[in-house]
Amino acid sequence: MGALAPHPPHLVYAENPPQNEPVSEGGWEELRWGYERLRKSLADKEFDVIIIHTPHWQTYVGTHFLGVPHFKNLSVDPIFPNLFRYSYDLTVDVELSRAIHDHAAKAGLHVQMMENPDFRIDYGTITSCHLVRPDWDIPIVCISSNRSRNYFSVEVMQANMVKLGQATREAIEASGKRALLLSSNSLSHRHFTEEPEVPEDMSQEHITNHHQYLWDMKMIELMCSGKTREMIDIMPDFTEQTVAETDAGSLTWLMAALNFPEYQGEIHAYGTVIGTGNAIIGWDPASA
Ligand code: 2X7
Ligand code: FE2
Repeated sequence: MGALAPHPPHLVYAENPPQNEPVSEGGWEELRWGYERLRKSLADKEFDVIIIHTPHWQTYVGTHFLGVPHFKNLSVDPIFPNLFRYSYDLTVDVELSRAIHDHAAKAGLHVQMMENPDFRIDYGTITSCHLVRPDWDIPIVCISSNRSRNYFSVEVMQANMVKLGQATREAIEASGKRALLLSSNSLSHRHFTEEPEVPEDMSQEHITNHHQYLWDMKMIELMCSGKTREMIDIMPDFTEQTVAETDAGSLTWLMAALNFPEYQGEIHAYGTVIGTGNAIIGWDPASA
């Protein structure tokens, strides 16, 4: 299965889990209730591994994969240290991580295993994984986002992410494991530059502009009606015009790994966080 699982740290802050130090009065319920619905849709499935592609582990030379079995540390969001200081403790399926690495290398991609035990896990990975599986009882595979969009274009980035998605699928199939794939990103991403005095003051929250809203709705409509190839085709325009977080390639990777679903994606929520557009959408091949 797969899901679009955005990672605004505000959502973890609003939930007040024991791992996060700052304390909130709530907020962003629409999205948090959406995550609750996504978790319910996954509750009767068994997964061996969660595979996540994250915009906030950025690598400029190739794609990197976590290659250490266990990480435990404190993650502080660099932009929102007032909201996110999260103590994480997670395990990695290094075997599958390496298998995806090897398949991607065979496909001609530049890849590397990340084997530094002191590496700090990015807040995108932690937030999406926490909201999808707060028990942290399943190992993860974590894939960096190669910033080829910055050096080249959205088109070059997408060509690479389609290869990476196919390599991911091949490696999962060869392993026989049951995987949940997460694309950890917002959609439109033009955001406010000032934070309200009370961050969870919901009277301050709305999409930055109507143009972003219309673009988000277009992308959601395509994903939810099984027109995922068409969605990938308009990705360059969408990404440029809404400075979307799809520039990291996570969503293109997910679509390729799921083999461009023609069945409907199930939308669990759409909501804004500091003006960005965020959709929670699940794809279940059993519904094909
Ligand atoms: O990283 C993020 C994001 N993608 C969206 C909204 C708010 C904060 O952080
Ligand atoms: Fe982000």
